[in-house]
Amino acid sequence: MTIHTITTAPFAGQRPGTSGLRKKVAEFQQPGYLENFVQAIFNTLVDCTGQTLVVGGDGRYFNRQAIQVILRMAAAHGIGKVLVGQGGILSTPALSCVVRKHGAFGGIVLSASHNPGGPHGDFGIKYNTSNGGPAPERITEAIYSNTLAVEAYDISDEGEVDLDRPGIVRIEQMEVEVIDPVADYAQLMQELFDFDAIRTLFASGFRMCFDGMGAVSGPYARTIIEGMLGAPAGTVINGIPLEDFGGHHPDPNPVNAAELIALMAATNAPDFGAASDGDADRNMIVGRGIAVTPSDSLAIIAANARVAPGYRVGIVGIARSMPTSTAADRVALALGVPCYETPTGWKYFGNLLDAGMVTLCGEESYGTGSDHIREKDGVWAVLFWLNLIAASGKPVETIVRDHWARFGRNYYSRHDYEAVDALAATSMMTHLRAKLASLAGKPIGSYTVDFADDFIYADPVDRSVASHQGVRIVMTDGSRIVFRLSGTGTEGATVRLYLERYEVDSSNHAIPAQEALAELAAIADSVAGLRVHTGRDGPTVIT
Ligand code: VG1
Ligand code: CO
Repeated sequence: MTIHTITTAPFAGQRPGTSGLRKKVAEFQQPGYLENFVQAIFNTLVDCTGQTLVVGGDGRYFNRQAIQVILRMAAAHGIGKVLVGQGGILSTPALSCVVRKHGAFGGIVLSASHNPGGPHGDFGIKYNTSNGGPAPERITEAIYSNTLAVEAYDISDEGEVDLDRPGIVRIEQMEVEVIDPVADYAQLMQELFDFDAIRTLFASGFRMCFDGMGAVSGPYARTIIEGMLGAPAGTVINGIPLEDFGGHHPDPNPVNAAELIALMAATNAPDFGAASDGDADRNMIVGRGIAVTPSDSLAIIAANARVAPGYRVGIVGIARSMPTSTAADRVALALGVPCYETPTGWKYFGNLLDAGMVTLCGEESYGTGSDHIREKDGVWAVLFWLNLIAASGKPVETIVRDHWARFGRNYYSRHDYEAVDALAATSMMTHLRAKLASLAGKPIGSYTVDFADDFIYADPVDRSVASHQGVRIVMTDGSRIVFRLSGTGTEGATVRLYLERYEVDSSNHAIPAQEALAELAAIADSVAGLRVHTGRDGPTVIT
């Protein structure tokens, strides 16, 4: 068959955000839109001829069509081989695992992650490099520049590949191998965790509910938790990946996973609850009557890392995104290892992981992971907790309360103001930045500002600098108020307000989080003029 060079013209706005390019499905369906972006990826990659690429997505609407286009374009660019998940399925962490295990040149993830799917929902595309992690900003910016200059794209006119049939076929000279999307990943998990101990736990009658939210974690959770670990059938709910996620908003937090939260609060609640997002890189951990904050989860995993065989030798360091609470910093201090503070987005952890400077990474947005791959990993975090529960014999709530008693509690909450007017949001941030210099030393309510700045990150490995990564107002007692604008939304702007207060005294550890943080929320509003600028009375989502 033939390779065609098709003339095209650039589309505006194809700049990757926090995690790839995310747009409404309709935007991606415009003729040439996806092709332009994929061509820009190939134009950015130096000499990928004969190389292996991994391709897969979270199964959302447009996943299969996009994969067919990418396969035909990869063949036209001389790629030697593509590994593609059966049914077009690969969770983000599984793709990272497959890239690393098979020594691939890179990977293309089709997902808009925690954003809703379906014909009226969102779609996304992201390039990962040979370490299995999201391309660093230097590459995503080069891809963006190439989208602005693209004049033509190359594509083969061969027919569709049957993505449901495992095995090898060819497009032009390129091999396409349809692989089991779960196998490599499941094997890696088995190496990291004490599956025997977890099997014994389930055999003793321990009950769990894993909510796949109709997204891609289902097949992974079913194979590993119900299959390999022997949890009863039905432990995984909403476990089949659907093009529209069954109408779920596949963002695992207590608001969107209300069904799970209600189940965990009921009288006959299971012992343990968990949920994952669209592409299975996020996790929410729930005990009977308690949802663990992601920041606490990172700190607890760090403090107990040695219970899992994969981390028996201990951890070399931790990294957390700037808005993530400082609970992990306290654990790092106690362990005598460094804790790095990075901008939001997993791509900033890649260098630290590659350089062997950190073992664990985490974000407040329900993201936790380790050096086993280069993406955050939802099922990994759930397996860690199962391993911890099996090893300690303690329920989730006791594990969390014991942790607070030892390290103090970092009360934490994120308030999102979604889909606000983009100009209003930027103007709020501009006003806020202008105020920062005057805040240091200022008493506000029962707090005094220690310093206030716009976070700048200098990567300790390659010295690259990322600025404007979020405004932080840090109080003398370590309490923090952080503001940033989301880089994953597709409608207007989303303002994220992050609140943190440290409480060492365990007799004060049982205050409801919103109550404990109420004064900081009020200060945030008065300093930034949040309600005035956004025209909103309050946040749309509180997690
Ligand atoms: C959000 C989170 C961030 C996360 C990113 C991708 O970004 O805050 O921590 O890395 O989503 O997660 P933003 O720019 O909207 O705040 V995922 O699971 O959507 O790939
Ligand atoms: Co995700």
